[in-house]
Parts: sequence; structure tokens; C-alpha cells
Amino acid sequence: MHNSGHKSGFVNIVGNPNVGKSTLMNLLVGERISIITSKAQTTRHRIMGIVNTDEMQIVYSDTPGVLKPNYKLQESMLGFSQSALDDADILVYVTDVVEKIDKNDFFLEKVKKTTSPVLLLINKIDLTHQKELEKTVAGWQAVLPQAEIIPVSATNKFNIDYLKKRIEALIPDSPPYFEKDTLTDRPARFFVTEMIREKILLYYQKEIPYSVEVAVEQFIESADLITIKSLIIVERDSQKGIIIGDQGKALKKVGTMARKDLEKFFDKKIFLEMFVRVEKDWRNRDSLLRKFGYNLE
Ligand SMILES: Nc1nc2c(ncn2[C@@H]2O[C@H](COP(=O)(O)OP(=O)(O)OP(=O)(O)O)[C@@H](O)[C@H]2O)c(=O)[nH]1
Ligand SMILES: [Mg+2]
Repeated sequence: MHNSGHKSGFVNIVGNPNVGKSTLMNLLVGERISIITSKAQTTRHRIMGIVNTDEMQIVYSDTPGVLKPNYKLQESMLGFSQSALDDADILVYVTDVVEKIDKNDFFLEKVKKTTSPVLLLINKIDLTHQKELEKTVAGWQAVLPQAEIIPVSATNKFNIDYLKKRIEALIPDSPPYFEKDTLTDRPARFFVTEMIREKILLYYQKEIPYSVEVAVEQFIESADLITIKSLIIVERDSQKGIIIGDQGKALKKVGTMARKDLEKFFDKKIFLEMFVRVEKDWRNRDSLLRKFGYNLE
């Protein structure tokens, strides 16, 4: 392959939890790659979404919100976010209009040291006023002078076209990194686990969603039907009861919501079976974390 006139690069989206990274990712890629909920720590992996045209291939990465790890799962999540600092051709640092600038100083220090161009997105400007926003912009300008600050609203799609233009202008000359028809680095099964996890985040309260992992045991695709056997893993017996609910009603509801989404995503009929299993303290167990796709140092 020759690279005359072709541009390609990694655009890595990082920032604190809940600022709208995944919402922006999906807008930029134009597909529902990442799950989005109002709860912090929705994204747990680094997920790539790839935009291809004849002259360009942009490889976007969505990452988990940055946090101080309390257990091994979160150590792996932070590792994914930090890895995105190292290989970025363009770093997209996302904050929002409510977040304090000094939240997670340790990560910001690393952002300051990157040599790649930094686009600092102030998201959710639909929630603020011009005067407030000017103050926020000035505050960030002082902290990250090298960054180009772009106020946006992902939900209102405000300034997104401008953002895309800036990204396209900054993408370096390079041959493509992936085949030109690739949309993501993740297999179909991954999106199944994510869509089920999204419903669990939406449907259950407090600690439950954070104690849950989803695995796909079986994924059989035929011409018009996909048969899926999935496993919901929890940490304690009491959580298993809550997930299943009175007479299995809660799990049934989650299953129905997930199936509908999966049918839209795959454009096929879905037969979805769900089982719940207790794996004590899985969030701290190396062997299980590896099995679920979390890298450990
Ligand atoms: N008002 C408003 N809400 C937004 C905007 N963008 C995202 N949100 C909401 O913010 C919440 C978090 O969005 P996500 O995209 O999941 O945030 P994230 O940064 O990926 O979060 P983690 O994966 O937990 O780190 C969701 O409820 C979104 O609907 C915006 O421009 N304005
Ligand atoms: Mg996210």
C-alpha cells in the first residue's frame, strides 16, 4: 500500500467519568459503538471506532473515565485510559461545564506532557450560560495552554461539525492502520455484553451495576436468527437474587430490553438466554479479569 495523499491516525478520547466521552465517540463515528448511561464508570474498556473514506482513516478510541482505583478492575480501566495517552496522534480531552478543573490532577499532569496536539472539549454547554462558559474556558486555558479549546454539546450536536473539521485537519499523512472496511476492533460478542450491561446499569441501583460483568457463552448466527447464551456474573448471592428479582421479573425485563436493542444492532431476530452466576470478588481476581478481557500490569 502506498500513502501518497492518504491520512490516518489515532484520535483518543479521554477524561473523567460521565463527561460525555462515549456520547461524543458515537457522534464522531456515526455508529452506536459505546454504551451511554447517566452513571459514572459506564465504559470499562478501550474501544475503537473507525471512520473510513477514500483518502482518510480515523481510528477513534473511547476509554473509561479516569479514577483512582479501589479494586483491580479499576486498575485495568485506568490502564486503558493511560494507554490512550501514549499512542494518540490527536488527544481529545473531554471535560464538561460542571466538573472542577483540579479533579484528577495526576492525569492532567500526564496530559500536559503529551507531545501530540490536544483538543480540549468543554462538553454539555447546553447546561450553562455564556458568562459562565467564558470563565470555564479561561480556567482551562490557564491550566492547559497548549490545548485548543472547543466548547461543544454532544446531546444538541452543537459544534460537532467544527470538531470533525479540526480533527481531519490534524490527522497526519499515513497509510491506513486497518482494512478499509473495518468499523471496530471488537467482535460482535463484545457488543452483546455491552448492550446487556447497559440495561443492567439502567435498571438496577447503587452498587449492583458495578458488581456485574456480562459474558457471552454462545453466539450462533444463522441467516435470520442469532441465538445467544449469556451469563451475568455477580459478586455475592444477595446480588444474584436482586438481579433475578421477584419471580424472575427483573431479569426478564432486562432481557427484553437488551433483546430489542440487539435486534436493531444486528438487524436480525435474536433469541437471548440469560443465566446468573456468583463469582466471589471477581473484580479483584486476576484470572477472571483476564478472562473478561481486562489487561493487568
Ligand atoms: N446535558 C448534556 N448531557 C450530556 C451531554 N453529553 C453527554 N451527556 C450525558 O452525560 C451522561 C454521561 O455520558 P457518557 O457519554 O456515558 O459519558 P462518559 O464520559 O463516556 O462516561 P464514563 O464511560 O462513565 O466515563 C449521559 O447521561 C449523557 O446523556 C451534553 O452535551 N449535554
Ligand atoms: Mg463512556
